[in-house]
Amino acid sequence: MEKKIAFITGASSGIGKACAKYLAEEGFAIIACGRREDRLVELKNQLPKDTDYHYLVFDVKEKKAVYEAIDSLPDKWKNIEVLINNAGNAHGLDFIQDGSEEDWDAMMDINVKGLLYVSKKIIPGMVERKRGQIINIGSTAGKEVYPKGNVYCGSKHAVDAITKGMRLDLNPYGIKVMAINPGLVDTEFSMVRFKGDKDKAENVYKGFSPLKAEDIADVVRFAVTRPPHVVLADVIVLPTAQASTNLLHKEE
Ligand code: 8X3
Repeated sequence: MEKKIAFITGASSGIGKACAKYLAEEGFAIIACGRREDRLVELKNQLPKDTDYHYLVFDVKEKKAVYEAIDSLPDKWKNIEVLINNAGNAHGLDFIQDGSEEDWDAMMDINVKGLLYVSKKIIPGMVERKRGQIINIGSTAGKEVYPKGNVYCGSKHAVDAITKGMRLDLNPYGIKVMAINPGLVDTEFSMVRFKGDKDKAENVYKGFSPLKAEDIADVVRFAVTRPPHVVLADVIVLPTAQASTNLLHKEE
């Protein structure tokens, strides 16, 4: 394949989908990964007509499914230049004494172990080719902890540490390792966190202008198009109204 290949997890919605659009516009061939096949089929129609597009259906937390899907890539799709570890989510917002094991498992399995399973399959090729770019989508929750954030913040702090570890270990191979850490972005994130409670989810983004998925994809596009000697190692992107995870200015 002439074009550089970008492999994006969580591409069926939100930040991942916006990254697929922006990187396709930049001329990247796109491997879009997600759980929802209908959305991945539909995504192709939203990309520029000449986009080379391949999709893989798997849940990042299912190790076997991840490995089988990535092993199934045709040879011409194997030389992945850009890996965007975007799949992730929050389950619940509860005090530690009230949190459920199912929610904790979901966050650790998807945000931490899922990121590792995908990386495990893709990094060796980058090491062999001595090139590649990895972008882990972290969070402000990986930099600070907020009340009831406990395990979600723990999972994103793990992403922060794993990103730094990747950068150290992959340093001899010329592989760029980057973290982009969004604050409040208006996506399906809160609907998932609040398990479909629309009022609670919408309330998160009321009274201020949250980031849009495209705002983060814009930074991803900038990051992956820097010259070879430049790495955006660690970027925090906030809506202007948000000073920290614990301070958000809302208009009443
Ligand atoms: C998403 C941002 O503030 O909901 O990672 O934790 S926040």
